[in-house]
Amino acid sequence: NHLLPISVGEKQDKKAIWIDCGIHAREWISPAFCMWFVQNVSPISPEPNITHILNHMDVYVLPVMNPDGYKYTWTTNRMWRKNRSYSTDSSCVGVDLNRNFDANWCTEGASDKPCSEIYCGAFPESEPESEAVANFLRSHKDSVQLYLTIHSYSQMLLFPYSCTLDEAENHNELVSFAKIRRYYRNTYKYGAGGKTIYLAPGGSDDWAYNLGIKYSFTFELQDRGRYGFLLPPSHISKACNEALIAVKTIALRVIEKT
Ligand code: 0X9
Ligand code: ZN
Repeated sequence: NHLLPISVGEKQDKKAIWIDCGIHAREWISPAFCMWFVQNVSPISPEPNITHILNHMDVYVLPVMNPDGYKYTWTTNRMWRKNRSYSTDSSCVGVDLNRNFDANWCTEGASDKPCSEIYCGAFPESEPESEAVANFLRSHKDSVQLYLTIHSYSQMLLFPYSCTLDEAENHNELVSFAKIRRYYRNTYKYGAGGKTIYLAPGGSDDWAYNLGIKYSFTFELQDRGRYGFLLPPSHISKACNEALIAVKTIALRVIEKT
């Protein structure tokens, strides 16, 4: 059980925010962000915005969705991306968990080859990590209103769809939520994933969106490529703070709407 719930009060039928970090092993700023988040978004925070958010929403934080891969980047290969599951018909290890969800699974933008960095797995939710997240969200889909998943790098805020070039039904609203660049000095790009970066089916954001979580965002944190995945520790606080401001702003907007 690796999930941290943040909750205040006894209000029934509270809405909720889900946030996961560390889907991809080498994106170290992502688990760091989840730790930054729980330190700041806490019931004892003096900040009125945070009190407001926690009075209206519970928060479920998964600090590392891919713990085996994350560990492997500390011990063996800093640039590992996938999880560490063994396949029966190949000596290559690992499935890309962000290609393993059931959203146009394994179509263009994913690979069915176990040696690929974007291997989609044997079938949707074949991996315990993605299955566990999908099961949790399925059983909490009536309360979870905002799905957030944290990656790096490239400084972008992406939303559905990435598994097709079609526009999401509330595309314009998602654009308006993502258009908060002034909070972080105009350095984040934003847009639908498929058109902004590339087609990439089987992602958790698209899957959560299709489940009915109409506010679903992927953050790609710092930087823009100078250090890439090897973001120096001195950049952690800036990278996390600017993203935290964005997350708080989006959460407040979701509360307004719902
Ligand atoms: O390709 C990905 O999974 C993400 N980029 S990363 O460099 N962190 O690997 C982008 C995910 C966007 N959303 C979906 N593809 N569903
Ligand atoms: Zn990633």
